[in-house]
Amino acid sequence: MKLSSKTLSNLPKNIIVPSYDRTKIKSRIVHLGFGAFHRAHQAVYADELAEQFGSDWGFCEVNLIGGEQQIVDLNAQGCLYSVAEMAPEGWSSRVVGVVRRAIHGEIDGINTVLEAMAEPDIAIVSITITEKGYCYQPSTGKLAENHPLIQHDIAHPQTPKSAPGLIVEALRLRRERHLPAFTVMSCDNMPENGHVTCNVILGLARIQSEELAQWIEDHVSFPSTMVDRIVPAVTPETLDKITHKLGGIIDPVGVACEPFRQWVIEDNFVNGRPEWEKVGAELVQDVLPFEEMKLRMLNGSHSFLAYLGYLAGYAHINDCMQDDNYVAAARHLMLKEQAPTLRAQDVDLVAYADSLIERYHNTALQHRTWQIAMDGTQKLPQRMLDSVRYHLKHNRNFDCLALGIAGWMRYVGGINELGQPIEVSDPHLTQLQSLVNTSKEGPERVNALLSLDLVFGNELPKNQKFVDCVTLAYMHLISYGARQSVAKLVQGF
Ligand code: NAI
Ligand code: CS2
Repeated sequence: MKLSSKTLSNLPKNIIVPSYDRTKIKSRIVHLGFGAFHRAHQAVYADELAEQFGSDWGFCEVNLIGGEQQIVDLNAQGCLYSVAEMAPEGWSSRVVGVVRRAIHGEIDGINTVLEAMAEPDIAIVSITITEKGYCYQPSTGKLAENHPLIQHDIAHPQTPKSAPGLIVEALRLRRERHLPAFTVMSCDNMPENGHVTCNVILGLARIQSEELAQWIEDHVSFPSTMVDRIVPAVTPETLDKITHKLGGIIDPVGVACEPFRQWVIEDNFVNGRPEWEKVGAELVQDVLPFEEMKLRMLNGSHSFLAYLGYLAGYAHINDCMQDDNYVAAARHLMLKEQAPTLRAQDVDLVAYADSLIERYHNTALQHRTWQIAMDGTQKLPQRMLDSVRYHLKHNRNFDCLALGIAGWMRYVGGINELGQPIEVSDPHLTQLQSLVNTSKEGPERVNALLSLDLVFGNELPKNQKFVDCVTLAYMHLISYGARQSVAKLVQGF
């Protein structure tokens, strides 16, 4: 039996189910990217608001690229799905009821998506489409005009394929129909994600019409957000456990995550917003210090553990935590090489680092190092390279960061330490493979990868100290392997 409004009463009594009237919930937010994270984060906040405070803020869920089956499955179960929080000592689950509608650009047609975004009730378009969905240049934060999807959208603005193209066209429709604009809220892991979103949308709109761009600038806001909750990709094993928790009811849209969650939001909305602060979100004037702290300390150490862990044969983050050297390296990275670069004030960064290490130990999560290692070209700049620039400027050491970057280089080399192929996943895979295949293993490979200006920009590769540190770390990885290299690094602390 599958999850649906009819089977809700068959669920075990400890599962929280919507007690509010779902017919009163309105699609007031179009969410782009119905992936694992959104299901366990923004949707849960909205569900708690409806449950505890009678809020009517609900979602129209949209997938544009990929995720077709999730939309089909969600519709088949009346837009209900479950979220399990996995603490090492036990799981707790809830059924989320705030989704009103679910559509897919390729199944339902892009026009259906555009019309949904042009509904008068829509006040917010929120986004979790992964970093690569923004079609931006990670080293500059600007629109990548030569991106194939952007090229398509410049040629065919009314049938867009990219997320920025979709938003520009939806806003054009709203303007044409004299409807109020909406707020565009990115919930992806990018520094100043609101600015990046604004850059790509205004950048594209300007190419199409200066007038439209001006209207967007005047009427749309792009609040930045810091989002945090570890939500690993759902595996068949996770789904089996979810079915077990749900007393045999099957939920293919179910997702499992850690108990922790955090959301810091820039309070800048043009057309109203849910009262997220009632359920634990922090509404602030400036998100940047929070974003920077989370991206460098959490995501930076995550990427370090992902590359060095994967190379060492550690399949999950919690496996890395069984190796004392990896724990020590992650902690050192956080406190000695990331914390000093941060603008966050009045935050106990030692306590923050300790809490992250504790979260990484969660054995229930089984968060794959391979998952975190993907899309490195989109992640390295904000997770590691901004801090490296700080250290170079202040003449400080950055051995952990250098090893993390070298770890990424070994990883995208595509062969693991046992000589087996690595399934590298990255939007710039072809370019990476060509650089790897045309360079000799060793310093030449390092230089080849450093030439990727979309990641490293133009200045870093010219900095001899940076090149030397990364090359040394890379040569250690070749000579000793990841495990020994991390151990040697830790001995030097
Ligand atoms: P996921 O793989 O489950 O979902 C990705 C979503 O992005 C899907 O809905 C897919 O349709 C969409 N998508 C992928 N490429 C796209 C493109 N080029 N254009 C438009 N849409 C595209 O991933 P998940 O776990 O939902 O994570 C998504 C993002 O959320 C992450 O990249 C990160 O920025 C953010 N995030 C994730 C956390 C996590 O622990 N999973 C925690 C904090 C933030
Ligand atoms: C991870 C993040 O996949 C990754 O790159 O580092 O998704 C991480 O799990 C979240 O940011 C935690 O909030």
